[in-house]
Amino acid sequence: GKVRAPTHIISTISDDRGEEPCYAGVPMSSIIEKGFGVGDVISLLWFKRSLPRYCTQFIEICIMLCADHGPCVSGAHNTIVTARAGKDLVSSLVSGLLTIGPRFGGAIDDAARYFKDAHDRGLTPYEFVESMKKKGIRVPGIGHRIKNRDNKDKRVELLQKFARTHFPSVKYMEYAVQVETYTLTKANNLVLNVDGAIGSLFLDLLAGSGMFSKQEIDEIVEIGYLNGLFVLARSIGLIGHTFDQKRLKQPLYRHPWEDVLYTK
Ligand code: Q5B
Repeated sequence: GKVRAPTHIISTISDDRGEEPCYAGVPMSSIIEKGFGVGDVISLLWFKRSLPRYCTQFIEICIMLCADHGPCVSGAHNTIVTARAGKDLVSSLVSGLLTIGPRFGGAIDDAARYFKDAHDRGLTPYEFVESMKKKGIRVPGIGHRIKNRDNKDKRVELLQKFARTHFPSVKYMEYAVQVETYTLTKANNLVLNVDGAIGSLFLDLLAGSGMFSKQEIDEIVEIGYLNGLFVLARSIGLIGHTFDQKRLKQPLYRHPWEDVLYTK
């Protein structure tokens, strides 16, 4: 019989060999005819399955809420400086994206990992937070530069409201809120931030939707899919900032001497 030569690449999410491209086996025409949105496309290409409407809506809400947070955050700042140095769209975009990490926007996966582990092991918020402190690790998903107890992050409230209305269970989010209640006794700005809200609520989506096995959930959390939501979302804003600077014909950025402490 025929012997298939060994391939150099294995791919399981999309196929463009037929009459039309397919995402996880779903033809493009069907995606359009069924009125699928970007949340459905993410479900197919990232999770390799169609998810219920409330799940795809949640994904789309995450994307919309994280698309931008003004020009002063790390990502936008880098993008603005790069665009003003005369660099192209892709360079300006990636220079902003490269700031996404454990302090800025990229704490979603670790928030999910630590909240899941602490919740599933039955740790009280006190035990969890204090054990993190002993290890010298900041609680991912907690703390914000400009948000605090009296100026809570509206994005977090909107995500929580949606999930409380549509999710079958919000046990991980409620755990994160209990952690926040404890951290707020330590400092005013140790609120549950947008990374922590998405991280904990995505655990609820994975566990409560009935669409994922326990093994699949563990793999998703271990691989770390969720920072992808922030990366994807913030790309929208970073591209906007690039166009904005070009449109405004902004000159090369130079940081003012007065704002640098020169010391020996
Ligand atoms: N302390 C976010 O810190 C920030 C603590 C903590 C225990 C914590 C910090 C942090 C975890 C990472 C995280 C996502 C760096 C944030 C985002 C998207 C964004 C951004 C935007 C957007 C802020 C003062 C004292 C110190 C610290 C203690 C702070 N955080 N202890 N657990 N999590 N969080 N990142 O204000 O005793 O004095 O040494 O790393 O979740 O990125 O809008 O800006 O959409 O663009 O700089 O929303 O919380 O405070 O570093 O001076 O710390 O608080 O140990 O204690 P700050 P620091 P001590 S959302």
